[in-house]
Amino acid sequence: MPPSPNPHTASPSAPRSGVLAAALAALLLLVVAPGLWALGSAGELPHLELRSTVPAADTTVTEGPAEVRLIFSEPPQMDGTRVRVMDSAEELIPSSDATADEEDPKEIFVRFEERLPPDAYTVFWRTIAQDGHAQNGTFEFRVEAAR
Ligand SMILES: [Cu+2]
Repeated sequence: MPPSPNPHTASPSAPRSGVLAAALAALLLLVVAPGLWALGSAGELPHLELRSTVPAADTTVTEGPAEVRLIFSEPPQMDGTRVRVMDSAEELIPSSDATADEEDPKEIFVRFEERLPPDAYTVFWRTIAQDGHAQNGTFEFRVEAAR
């Protein structure tokens, strides 16, 4: 198999000498490697992210949900986790405290006293990741009467 071209070292003026090429490659590695290390460690320690929600953000559902569920990339610290749901008149919808799903602590939910009637809703959430970083966000969904 012919050696595949290396985009870092291949150039019209690349030296023929194997020793020089190796020295250049080593030099390039020294320059590039710290950057790769930084990328690698950032990839290993991602911040907590909101992956998805139920109902999904910016969707319309025809059956009013009895709960809102947030699925994070890691289990949040529940004592720092709050979820509030408001209707289009900015009235707070009574709900349970944010609770972690027993089967998957990455999922948290709040339950309503009754299914949400047709309206537009905004969900406000804030939480604290295992690494201590506070995070928050909002999303919206709509409930429409089935036709
Ligand atoms: Cu973090």
